[in-house]
Amino acid sequence: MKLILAIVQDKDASALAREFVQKGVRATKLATSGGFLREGNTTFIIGIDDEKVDDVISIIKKSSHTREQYVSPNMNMDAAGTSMISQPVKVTVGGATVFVLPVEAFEHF
Ligand code: 2BA
Repeated sequence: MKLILAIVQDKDASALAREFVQKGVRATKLATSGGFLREGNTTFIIGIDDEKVDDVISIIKKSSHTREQYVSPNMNMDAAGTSMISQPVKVTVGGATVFVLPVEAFEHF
């Protein structure tokens, strides 16, 4: 068995959750936020048999879209204490960030 952690954008989360239900994939949805943008995203926890890992990754891939976002870096001070306003920086977010971990034990009561 494997544990899949999939971080997706909030905009893709509902469709992905629906897809999991339709395909019989059991998942837990967590409201999370990214350390860089500090905006909400969604993390799915999925416990799944080894042979189904690729299918689940395909489902995630199909539902997760790449989007461009602009980040305004904080106003910086140079050594002389003069403030400098930086230009917004473009970042490409997603589709999804996926980790696959081994599961040592699984109990369900
Ligand atoms: P955030 O940390 O908010 O990052 C959002 C996007 O900002 C990233 O998209 C990437 O394009 C950019 N970014 C992140 N850190 C950066 C940095 N130090 N310098 C420049 N640009 C940076 P994604 O790579 O698609 O990541 C989307 C979200 O997935 C991340 O949100 C974070 O919540 C999660 N994530 C990505 N890589 C991760 C990792 N290695 N471990 C844990 N979570 C991760």
